[in-house]
Amino acid sequence: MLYPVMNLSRTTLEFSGIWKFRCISEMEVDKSQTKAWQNDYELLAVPAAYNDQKVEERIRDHYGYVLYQREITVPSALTSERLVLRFGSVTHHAIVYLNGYELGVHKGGFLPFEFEICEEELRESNILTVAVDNRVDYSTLPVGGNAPGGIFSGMFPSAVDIGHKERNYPNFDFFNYAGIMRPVVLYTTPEQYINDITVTYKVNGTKALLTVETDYIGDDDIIVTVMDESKSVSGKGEGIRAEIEIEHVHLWEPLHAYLYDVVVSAGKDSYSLPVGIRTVKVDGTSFLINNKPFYFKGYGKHEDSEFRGRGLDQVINVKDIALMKWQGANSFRTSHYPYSEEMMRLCDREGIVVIDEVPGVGVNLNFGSAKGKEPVDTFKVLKTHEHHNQVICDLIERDKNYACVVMWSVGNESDTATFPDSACEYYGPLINLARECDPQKRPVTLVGLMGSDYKTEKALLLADVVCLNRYYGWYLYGGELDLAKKALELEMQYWETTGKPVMFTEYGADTMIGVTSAVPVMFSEEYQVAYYEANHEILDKYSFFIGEQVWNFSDFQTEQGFNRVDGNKKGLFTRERRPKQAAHYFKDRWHKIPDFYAKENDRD
Ligand code: BDP
Repeated sequence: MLYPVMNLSRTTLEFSGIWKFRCISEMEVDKSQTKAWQNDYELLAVPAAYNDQKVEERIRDHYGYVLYQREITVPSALTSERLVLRFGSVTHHAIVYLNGYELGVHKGGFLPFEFEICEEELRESNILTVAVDNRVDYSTLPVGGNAPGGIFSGMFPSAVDIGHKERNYPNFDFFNYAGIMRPVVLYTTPEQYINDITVTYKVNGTKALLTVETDYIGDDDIIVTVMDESKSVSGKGEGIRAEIEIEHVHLWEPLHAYLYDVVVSAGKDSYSLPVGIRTVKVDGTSFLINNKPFYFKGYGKHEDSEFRGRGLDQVINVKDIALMKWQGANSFRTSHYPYSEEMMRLCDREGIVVIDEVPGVGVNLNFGSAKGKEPVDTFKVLKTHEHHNQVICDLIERDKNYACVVMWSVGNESDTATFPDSACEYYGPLINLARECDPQKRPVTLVGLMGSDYKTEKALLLADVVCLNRYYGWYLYGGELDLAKKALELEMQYWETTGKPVMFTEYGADTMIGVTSAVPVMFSEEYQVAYYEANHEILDKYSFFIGEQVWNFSDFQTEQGFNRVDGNKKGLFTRERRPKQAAHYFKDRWHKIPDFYAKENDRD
């Protein structure tokens, strides 16, 4: 799916700004609400989550549908073109109406969708209404529970005694921000148009052979020109499957990005796609980028900031990448859902390596509420498989051409160890699907949960890289770093026998900035540093250990709960991006660890 751009053949109109907004109490949308509103609405900004823009609990903790509305006018100069209304993302479920007519629906809160609009549907002034549902349940990704969970769920008076409350029970540790989160754009194309472009390549020494496949809805000849960064032509080809050789290819490298422009022209349409050329593969226990063993240094992140929630914030994106570079990091995982296309394009330009994750989070019914009870076979109870298939296909369709993406993650922290065969039945086909969908055949991973017996894991071993979330010294052996180290060492000795490359995609400790202590105690800044030092003492010994991504880049908002003080505090930076002591610790550490051949070199 192409990102909407403005060029000689295409126009974009963005509908960012102030929209009318209504919280509705009914669970279904009444069509009469799609007529123009004269009253009973409030104003808020798009794109952004709605939750933190106002001051009322009824908006922050709303459950079910809200409505957005605005008038849009399409300049008459554009109406002879093909018109497409595109949403970067709407969380979690959208119904879109134009002048009261339903254009369509979309399930899933983190990927783009679009509708073609005919000229006949348009008036001088048009009423665009978007109904947005934030409910999460056993069929959505992320997954929502259907009853109050938590470790007190078995206590009295029970939820049954006090009556059920209609609200979300997110089965995940981030605030369930909702709304029109990313830009709403109307773009034009000529009537015959380029629908999609897929670029693959082989690199052989100093040469690259590109294959550019164009999905053109039309019958004109297709011309493909590849330009380098100085706008000189590097190669030319033609046809729906153009093969183009580039001599002396300039490779895209982590932190040293290089982007060619692949310019496709057909009939009246043209599209210029930025493309980095790099190879990626797993070889034994090494993760090779451009045939060199790469070491991941970075973070699990969130799209999360004050006021906007998970809404697109390009300033935060730019700042975060600046802080990553300041720290000597080279990568992050889009935990726990696809990030904005704007962020992906920026990472491509800045040379930041990305593990790209679908919203497969909360596919786990054994957290907390299952303590002391018989574990549940999550995979037999949840109804997420179909949607999981869909989001994998759609994510890869959206992000297949980005050089920054080096691996797909099909899910975070399912309990894959308690029912290993069910886990394989569920995840095996999804891992294979990702491999099939990806034209570049990147490695695929599934992020593992701490808690159950890792020796019984089977599904994690189906992945190309074993990605582990581990909290030795926090959730396990918190405050006892000597024991934490022993436990971690034991686990590492086990993974060494599997012959797989292993990395941490999460490890961390909640830390309140400003809480300091000469004796490092939990929640102090000193403890966060001591925690990481203890982990590294063990991890640094193993050459099959190919990367460290901390949890989390910055503090972030979560649902309320007795273990969260205004959110999750495991950030190296605060939510406002102020560095904690651990941020400086990592700055020192990561500048000493090279991006390539990290395990071969002497660090001192
Ligand atoms: C892991 C989850 C992550 C949480 C983190 C934590 O993957 O979403 O925020 O632990 O507890 O379970 O801080």
